[in-house]
Amino acid sequence: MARSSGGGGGSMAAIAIAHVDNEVRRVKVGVGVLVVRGSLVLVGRRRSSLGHGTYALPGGHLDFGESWEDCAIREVKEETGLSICNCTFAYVTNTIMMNDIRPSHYITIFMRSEISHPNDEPKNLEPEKCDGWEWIEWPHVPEPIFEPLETLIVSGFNIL
Ligand code: IPR
Repeated sequence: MARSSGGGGGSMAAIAIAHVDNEVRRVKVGVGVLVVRGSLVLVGRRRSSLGHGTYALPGGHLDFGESWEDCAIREVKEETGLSICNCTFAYVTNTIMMNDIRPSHYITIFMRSEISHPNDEPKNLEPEKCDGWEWIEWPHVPEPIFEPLETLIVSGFNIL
């Protein structure tokens, strides 16, 4: 069964806002990665402008020509140094963040994965983007939570 959320969307207001300041805003595609160790999941507090100060999963933008799995593997490696395996599709969200400091609209593909070497610990390899990584008991992510991740939690998604 396909799992998705928030597919509705386009109010006239949102469509109008897509053309302010002579800038055409486009829907972007992100990949969020559930790095699972038993009942634990890796989260970090964002320093990037979008969702600044909120807790989120490792992940980032899908590159042109890239598979979801390759994006997940690359982003987790770049941000935490961890190698992941058993990477499979988990969920998708449609998140319209018009009130953010950086108004944005993202399709976020969530991938579930495990770490290749279970005793490895994450390193904060992009400290300008994240305060640091911590293992939390799913779904108890500290507040405030990045909106796409909040939608995933509210869906009741089970990591096991
Ligand atoms: P980058 O690609 O800069 O790592 O993206 P990000 O961490 O700002 O994430 C944006 C996409 C989200 C919705 C997964």
